[in-house]
Amino acid sequence: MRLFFSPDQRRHAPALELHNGAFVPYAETPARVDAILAAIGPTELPGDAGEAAIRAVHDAGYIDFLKTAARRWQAAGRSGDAIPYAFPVVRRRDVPLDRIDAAMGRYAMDATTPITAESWKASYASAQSALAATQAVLAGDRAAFALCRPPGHHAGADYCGGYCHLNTAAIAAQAARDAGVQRVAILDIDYHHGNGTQDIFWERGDVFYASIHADPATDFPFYWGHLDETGAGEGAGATLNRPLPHGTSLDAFRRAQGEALTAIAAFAPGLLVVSFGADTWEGDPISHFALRTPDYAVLAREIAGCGWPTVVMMEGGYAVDSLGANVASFLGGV
Ligand code: Q9C
Ligand code: ZN
Repeated sequence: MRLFFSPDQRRHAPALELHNGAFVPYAETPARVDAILAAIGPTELPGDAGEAAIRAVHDAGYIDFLKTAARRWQAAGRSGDAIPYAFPVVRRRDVPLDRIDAAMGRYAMDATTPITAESWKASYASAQSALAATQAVLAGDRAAFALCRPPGHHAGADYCGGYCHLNTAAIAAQAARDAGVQRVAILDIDYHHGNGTQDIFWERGDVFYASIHADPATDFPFYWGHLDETGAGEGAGATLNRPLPHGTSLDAFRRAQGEALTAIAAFAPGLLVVSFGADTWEGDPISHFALRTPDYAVLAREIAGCGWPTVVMMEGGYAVDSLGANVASFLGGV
C-alpha cells in the first residue's frame, strides 16, 4: 500500500490550547507524525496538485482567512498564536468583518484550534497528501494511506475547529466525484464525530457519510453526531450516526461498524474514504473508549473485506507512544 506524507505538515505547531478551562500544551503535535512514521516505514511525497480541489470544498473567503489570519493577528499587536474567543452564534447579518478578532470567530467553531503563520502551509500539504493517496486509488490501487496532519474532519466548508483546518476526507471524496466516481462513501471511525464532513455533504445524495463516535451528549463536538441526524434534501438518508458511550470496546464498536458497512453496501460506492482516528485507543489522553491495539486490525479487515477501493485519511490519536503501533495495526488489516 502506498503511503503519503509531506514534511511541510510538521510546520503547524501551536504552543497552547484551551482545555477544560486552562491553557495546556497543544495535543495535536508534530511528534504524532514522527511516531507514525517510525512504525509504518517510508512514505512518498505527494505532488502539488494546486488549490482547485481544496476550493471545490472550502469557501474562498475562508481560504483567504486561513492564509492571512496569523499575519493579521500579529499586525493587531498580539504575541501568541491566533485563537478565537468571540463567536457570532446569533447569526448576525453578513457584515464585513475587518477586525481579526471578529474574523477569527466567524471562521472557527471552537477556541481550541490556534492558527499560526505556518498553518496554511501545513494544512495545504496535508490536503496534498490526501489527494495523492486518492489519485493512487483512482489509478487502480486497492488501498492507499494519507498521513494527514493537521487532521480534517471537524473543518467545515467555512470554518476550522477540533485541530482541523482543511477537511481532507471531504477534499478526497469531492476529488473522486470530480474524477467521475458516481457515489463515494466516507466511514469516519475517529473517536469524535466528524461534524465538518457531515456538514459539507449534509444535503448531498452522492456522498454517504457514516460515523461511529463518542456520544455528543458527553463529548466534543456536542452539537453534531446524534443518532437522529440522517441528512436533508437530496442527502436525506445519506448520513448515518452511531454515537456510543464511554468505555466502548471492540464488540460494541464492531457491531456499530457492521451497521455502517451494511448501509454503505446498500449505497454501493465506487470508492470508500476512511477517516481513521486512533483516539479510540484505551489509553488516549483526551478520549474515553477502550479499543486495544490488535482491535484495529480486526476493524480494518472487516472494512477491507467489503472490497471497495479504499483511501485512508489519518485523523486523531493523541497517545503518542502507542500511536505508531495503533496505526500500523490498522494499516496491516487494510
Ligand atoms: N476539553 C480530532 O481528534 N478538544 N480532534 C476538546 C475537551 C477538541 C479532536 C476539548 C478535540 C478535537 C481530529
Ligand atoms: Zn478525534
